[in-house]
Amino acid sequence: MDISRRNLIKTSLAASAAAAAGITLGCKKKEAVQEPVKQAPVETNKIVSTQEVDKWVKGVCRMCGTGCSIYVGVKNGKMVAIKGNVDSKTNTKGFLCIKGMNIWKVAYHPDRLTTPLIRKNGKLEPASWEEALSLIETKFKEFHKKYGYDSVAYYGSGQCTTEESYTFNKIWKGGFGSNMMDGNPRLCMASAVAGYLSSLGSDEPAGAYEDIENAKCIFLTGSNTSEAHPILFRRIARYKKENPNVKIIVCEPRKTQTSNIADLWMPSLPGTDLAIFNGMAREIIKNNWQDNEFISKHARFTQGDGSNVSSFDEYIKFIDKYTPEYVEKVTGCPAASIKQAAEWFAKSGATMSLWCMGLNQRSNGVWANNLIHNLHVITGNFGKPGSDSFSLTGQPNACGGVRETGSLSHLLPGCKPVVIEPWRKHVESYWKVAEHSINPAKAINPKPGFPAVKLFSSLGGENENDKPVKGIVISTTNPAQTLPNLNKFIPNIKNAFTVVIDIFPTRTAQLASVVLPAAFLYEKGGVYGCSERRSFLTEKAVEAPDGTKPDLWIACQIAKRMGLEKFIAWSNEEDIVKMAEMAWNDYTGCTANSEKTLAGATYKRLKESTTGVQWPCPSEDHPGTYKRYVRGMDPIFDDPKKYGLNIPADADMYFYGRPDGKINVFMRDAEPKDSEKISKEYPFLMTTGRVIEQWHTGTMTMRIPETASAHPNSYIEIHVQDAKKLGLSQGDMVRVESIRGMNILPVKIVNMTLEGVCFVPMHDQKGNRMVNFICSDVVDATSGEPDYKVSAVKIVKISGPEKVDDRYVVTKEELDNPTFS
Ligand SMILES: Nc1nc2c(c(=O)[nH]1)N[C@H]1C(S)=C(S)[C@@H](COP(=O)(O)OP(=O)(O)OC[C@H]3O[C@@H](n4cnc5c(=O)[nH]c(N)nc54)[C@H](O)[C@@H]3O)O[C@H]1N2
Ligand SMILES: Nc1nc2c(c(=O)[nH]1)N[C@H]1C(S)=C(S)[C@@H](COP(=O)(O)OP(=O)(O)OC[C@H]3O[C@@H](n4cnc5c(=O)[nH]c(N)nc54)[C@H](O)[C@@H]3O)O[C@H]1N2
Ligand code: SF4
Ligand SMILES: [Mo]
Repeated sequence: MDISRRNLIKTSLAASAAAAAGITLGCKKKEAVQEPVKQAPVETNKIVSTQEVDKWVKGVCRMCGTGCSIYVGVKNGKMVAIKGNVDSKTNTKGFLCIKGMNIWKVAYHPDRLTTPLIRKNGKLEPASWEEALSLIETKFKEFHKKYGYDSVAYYGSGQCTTEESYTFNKIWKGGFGSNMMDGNPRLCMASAVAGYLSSLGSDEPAGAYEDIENAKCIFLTGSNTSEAHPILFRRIARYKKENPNVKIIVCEPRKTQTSNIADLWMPSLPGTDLAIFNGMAREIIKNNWQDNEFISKHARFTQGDGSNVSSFDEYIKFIDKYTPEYVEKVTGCPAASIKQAAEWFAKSGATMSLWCMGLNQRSNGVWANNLIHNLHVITGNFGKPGSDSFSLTGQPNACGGVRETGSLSHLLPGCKPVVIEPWRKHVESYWKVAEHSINPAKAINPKPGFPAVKLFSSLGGENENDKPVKGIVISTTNPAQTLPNLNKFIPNIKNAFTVVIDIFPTRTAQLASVVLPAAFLYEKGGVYGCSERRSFLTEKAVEAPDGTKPDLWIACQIAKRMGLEKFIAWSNEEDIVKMAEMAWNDYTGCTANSEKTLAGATYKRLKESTTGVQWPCPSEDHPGTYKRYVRGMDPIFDDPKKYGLNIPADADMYFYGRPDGKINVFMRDAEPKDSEKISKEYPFLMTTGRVIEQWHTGTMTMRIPETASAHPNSYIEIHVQDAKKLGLSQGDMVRVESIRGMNILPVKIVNMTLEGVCFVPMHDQKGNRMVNFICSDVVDATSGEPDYKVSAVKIVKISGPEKVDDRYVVTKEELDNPTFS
């Protein structure tokens, strides 16, 4: 498995060049490019596509948060290829990875859902759209009347378009007056959002990918970039190859493909790396490598919720216990590595940190984010080219669609918390709803709605005595496979009136009361905003299959039936592209006076653009912003009053997210208090995550031959010494078990992790290989994000050769009979 996977990673990187040329590997045909986009820069024509198409339609990759821009090749009204956009500022040179190249194929898979289904007497029966929507209307009206508006929830996704997320958000918060809506970014980006909000006062990075090519040191932590953001990794690897003096540090428990390009790999036991970050800060200050000028101008030392003011001296005292030796003891990272990393980080002249789920999915995920921001403040690594504290987003539209539109239970458009009164009033007035309509007093919950894990804990049956949330719409996400500790949540999803909108049969659809068949991204179009604040319009390339409908259309039908026809003005529009444009205009109008302004990113401009637009972008003639918080680069400085901000006239750099314009440097303990600890019975720390070929629950990538065959089933990676102790050989079958649940998995022995640490990927749909039965459902107390990276397990060899069933996906026939074994 090991060897074939490595080859595949190599092949997929090689294939990315082919993708840039629009070549479908193994099927070379000769044809010239036909560009639909006006003003296509000359370079585009250098790459001649070998794919015969009628037209190439501009868009963005459906998969990861890198945000690669693409063209979809269409012939006879069908997609036939995807090629990279060589003008892209993101996937420079038009490279794509194996998922991006092949994703169009899912649209034609025979498992596509093409008719609504309604559960009758325990069976999901085909129904008309009218029947399905009427049932939803009846149930929702009944619940609203009987149990209040918070009894009906929405659970969305960082894979919905911005127009879809904004529309559902407006329906729920403005139309129903309920904040009972959340989404899968809660499982993903919530700690990063809370980290940016508490440290800088404004969500999302100050810089952009452009910083990579300006950095002298790149600190990658809790990010397996090579597999989870492969084309961005390619960019980093190419830069490193051309500039060998640039230092790359990888800090995480496993020595992944990402660490292959690193000068230094800093291992740590899952959950412990906050000690490393405090230790690096201590080492920096002990050696006097800090940037005193930056600190005196821009740092505010604090603790707890940030209301107390402390001093630099108190901070120094606080981190004093994190000596390299102490840190080595608690993390497993050699003391010498901590000293080396501190030196490179502080002295490089331009350091960029990039992190992802290894930091966010933790019981102390927000604090981990705070500590990375700390390192950037004390070394002055903000605001300069190549310097930034940059959280990588996982999903293609978690930033644009969910963070920026505020489609989580505690946020409003502009990513500002619902509890912030002036902004809530602004949104109420923009939406033309009465004051206090958002979060009315009749709500059964406190001001914000419930974050995902609490939401799914609160889902119940339809009668009075059951849990308070009775009905839910789930769009573009598969929580019955991706929530932690699944045994706890599966019955709740089943008991509630659950509406699932998906393109395929899934683990969640198996539990649904109503299933609605969705159109795929390239069959509807819409805006995605990637990790670097860049919004990009995907144009509708082909018609959706008969029977399927875009999520936006479904949202509008629900709005209409719930009496919100006027409130969601685009619900009366017939054409999906016009509908999306109206939703976009409404959204960008709502946030035009915030620092996230995309007022200049009109649909017309987005249609013409081959590079997308980075906010803040206040007007159509503004180029978009590479670097925030810097005068001359960030347009907020030109007219701060417009955004309700005060920026001193003489400030060249000002962190306006916070009222004093400074960044909080937090004193944070490193101990992961709430995380599960190993014990005699459960002696291994299990962490979970991704592999390059698969996407989350495998609904799509397990249906693409190229990606499915590369990674047909899950496994457990364990350290060679641990394998020896357990008497395990490569490929042996084991039972992996926590106090919550278990899996039966083949063993993959590696020498690339700390002893006592094991890793299981999250993509397998087979019941006894779904790792989320095992995962801990402890959450970060501030962000509500689950601790997917830390669970205590035991590993037991199973006697006898047990064959691993090959690739498994839920079929249409199995929609009525979920088997989880
Ligand atoms: N191929 C592929 N790409 C994807 C996705 C996918 O499903 N497949 N999903 C996308 C999404 S939504 C996301 S959020 C991103 C996730 O992207 P990543 O976060 O890069 O991916 P993961 O594999 O979840 O986790 C990254 C690493 O965190 C490490 N880690 C575990 N515990 C700790 C710890 O305590 N500290 C540190 N420092 N590191 C730790 C793990 O060993 C793992 O290698 O990927 C995106 N890209
Ligand atoms: N153990 C473990 N669990 C994790 C994580 C982890 O690292 N470890 N990571 C967490 C993270 S970061 C994330 S982001 C989540 C992701 O978890 P999910 O979002 O639950 O997983 P996906 O497989 O991406 O689900 C997307 C669904 O949308 C469907 N779909 C595709 N296109 C469309 C469309 O246009 N419309 C509609 N309606 N549906 C569509 C797909 O078929 C699929 O079923 O998982 C979380 N769970
Ligand atoms: S790196 Fe991400 S965005 Fe780019 S092609 Fe691959 S999956 Fe798509
Ligand atoms: Mo994610």
